[in-house]
Amino acid sequence: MDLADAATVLARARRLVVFTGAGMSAESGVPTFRDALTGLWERCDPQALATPEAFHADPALVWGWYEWRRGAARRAEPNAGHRAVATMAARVPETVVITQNVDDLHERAGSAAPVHLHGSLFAPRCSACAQPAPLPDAGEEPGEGRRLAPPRCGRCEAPVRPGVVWFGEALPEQAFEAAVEAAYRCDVLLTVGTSGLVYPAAEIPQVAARRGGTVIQVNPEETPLDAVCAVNLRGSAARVLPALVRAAWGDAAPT
Ligand code: BV8
Ligand code: ZN
Repeated sequence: MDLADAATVLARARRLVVFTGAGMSAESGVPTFRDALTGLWERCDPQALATPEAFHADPALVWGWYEWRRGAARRAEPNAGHRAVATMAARVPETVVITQNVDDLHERAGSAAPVHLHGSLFAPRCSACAQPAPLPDAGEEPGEGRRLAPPRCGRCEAPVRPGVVWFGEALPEQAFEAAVEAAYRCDVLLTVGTSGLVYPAAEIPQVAARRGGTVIQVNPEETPLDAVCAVNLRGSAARVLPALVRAAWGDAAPT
C-alpha cells in the first residue's frame, strides 16, 4: 500500500489521531533527542542527562542543556509537515494531536491543544513545590555547551526545573489518559517521526492497532512500529504529509 492508499484511508477518517516524535521537528532544525548532544554535552548519554538524578547532581549542567534546547526550539519555525497536520484537523471532525516532542511547533503551526506526553520546554516549574515558574527572557539562553544555574522558585526558593518528563518519571496522568482514550476511539492513527522506542508513549499506536484502527506510518527509517502499521510511507514529514493532504483532500497543501 502506498500514498494513494493512505490518502483514501485518511479521506474517510472520522476520528483521527496524529502521533508525533522528534522526526516531526527535524526539518525545522530542532535537534532530535539524540543529536542535541554537542559541546559540553556530547560525552553525555541523553538518557542519563534527561533524569531527575542528573538534575539533582548538577542542576547547572542540565538546566543549561534545556535552556540551550529551548532557545533552539524558539528560533525554529514550524515546517510544512506541522502545517499539514493542522490542515488535517480542519478536515477530519475529531482529530487529536499527541506529541512526544517538548517544542511548541505544533501549536505555532495552528494545532489547537496538542497532548504533550513528555511535557514542554516552555513550562518550567519549581522542582520542590511544582509552582509554575516564569520563562527566562528570550535571548538569555546560554550558548551551546554552557552551564547555567537554574533560577530559584519565587515561593520556596528551590531550584526551578524544566517542564519535561525525565526518564524514570511518570507521564502526566491526564495527558496519558487522554492519549490512550483517543487511541482507543480512533479509526485512523498517523504516526510520524518516532522511533517507537520510548515507553509508555510507544504503546499509543499499538492501542489503536489492537482496537482495529488503521495505522499509517511516516518515517524515512524502519521502526518497531512497522509491525503494527497497515501503510508504511518511507519519507520525511515535511515532504510526505503535504503530499498526503493534497492526495486526500485535493487541498493546496501547505508548503
Ligand atoms: C516511565 C523529554 C515509570 C525529555 C523524553 C527497558 C525497557 C522498556 C522501557 C524501559 C526500560 N528501562 C526504562 C524504561 C522506561 C523508559 C523507556 O522507555 N526507556 C527506553 C529508552 C528503553 N521510559 C521512561 O522512563 C518513562 N517513564 O516509564 O516511568 C514510572 C511509572 C510510575 C511512576 C514512576 C515512574 C518516561 C519517558 C520519557 C522520557 N522523556 N523526552 C527530553 O526531551 O529531554 S523521551 C525523548 O526521547 C523524546 O521525548 C522522545 O519521546 C524520545 C525519543 O523518541 P523519538 O521522539 O522517537 O525520537 P528519536 O530521536 O528516537 O527518533 C526520531 C525518529 O524520527 C527516527 O525514527 C527517525 O528515523 C525519524 N526521523 C528523522 N528525521 C525525520 C524522521 N521522521 C520523519 N521526518 C523526518 N525528517
Ligand atoms: Zn517552590
